Amino acid sequence: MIMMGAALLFSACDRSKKTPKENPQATVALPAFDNDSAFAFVKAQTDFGPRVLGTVAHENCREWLLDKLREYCDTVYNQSFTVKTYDDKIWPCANLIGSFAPEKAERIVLAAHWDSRPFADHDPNPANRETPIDGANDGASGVGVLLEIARQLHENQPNVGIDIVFFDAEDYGPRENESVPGDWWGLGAQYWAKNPHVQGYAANYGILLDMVGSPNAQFMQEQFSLRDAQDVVRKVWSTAYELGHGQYFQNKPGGVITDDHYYVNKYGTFKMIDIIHYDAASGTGFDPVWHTLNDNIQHIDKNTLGVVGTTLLQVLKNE
Ligand code: AHN
Ligand code: ZN
Repeated sequence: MIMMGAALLFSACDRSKKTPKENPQATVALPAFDNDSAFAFVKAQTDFGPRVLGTVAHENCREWLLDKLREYCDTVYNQSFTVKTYDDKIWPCANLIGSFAPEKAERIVLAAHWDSRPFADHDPNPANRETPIDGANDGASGVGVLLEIARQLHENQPNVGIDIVFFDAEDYGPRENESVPGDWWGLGAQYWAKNPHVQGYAANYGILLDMVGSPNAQFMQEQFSLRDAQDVVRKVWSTAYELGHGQYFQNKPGGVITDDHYYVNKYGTFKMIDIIHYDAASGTGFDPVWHTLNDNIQHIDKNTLGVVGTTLLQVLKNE
């Protein structure tokens, strides 16, 4: 019996052997993700005020984000364009892209949206529903995690090239009580998928972060992500599990969410998954503070930022 167990164990180990990497020496030890730094990056964004299209806060935050990307990345692109929103208004917008090792062919995209919603249409108090939101979780949390990742990659890059993409104009969709046919969410992502920052741009895959800062967040496996890039979902969720973050990254299907990744997958040349907080009990499927004035810095838990950031850095390290 003992011999048989040993034989089974041996063959199990054998099967789990990874295919050799092209350049084994290039395996690098990535430094730890700094939760406090990520939190400070989230707060810096909310300190500008709501980053709503057409506002000074939006403009100022864009300059600040470009400065941070220039500080950490090898090449930075400021992709300016205009969008027409569902209310027939036209706005100046910008997708902001920071690239590491732009010469490498093997690339991974990490993305989040940097704009915030112009109206708190889900606020419990009807008097607040026309007020713009800080979007600490809805927008700033993903950007904050990615800025901290950029800061770490500046010191220590993985084997693959990385592009950090901050999408504009994600969150100017119709109010809850309005029904306007058309694709009014993810306008920056739609633009970027159709007009990449570099001609002929290609990536292996992408990971979108949205609402990654709630206390005890639950990241179920979003269903467009499963449909379009199940292998990437598996890779990220199993990495999180191995790091001991299985309480956050749950091995269960989540919502069906028309987020930026949906448009990248629809119009682009590679597939992107969405790491997004799912709360089946909240009624909206999102966090209870979603699209309310309570989506502010008080609601952000740096431990959640750290769980997501550490998981992403490990995914990159494994490539
Ligand atoms: C819709 O509600 C259609 N999509 C959610 C995408 C979103 C909004 N993410 C953040 N805010
Ligand atoms: Zn939103």
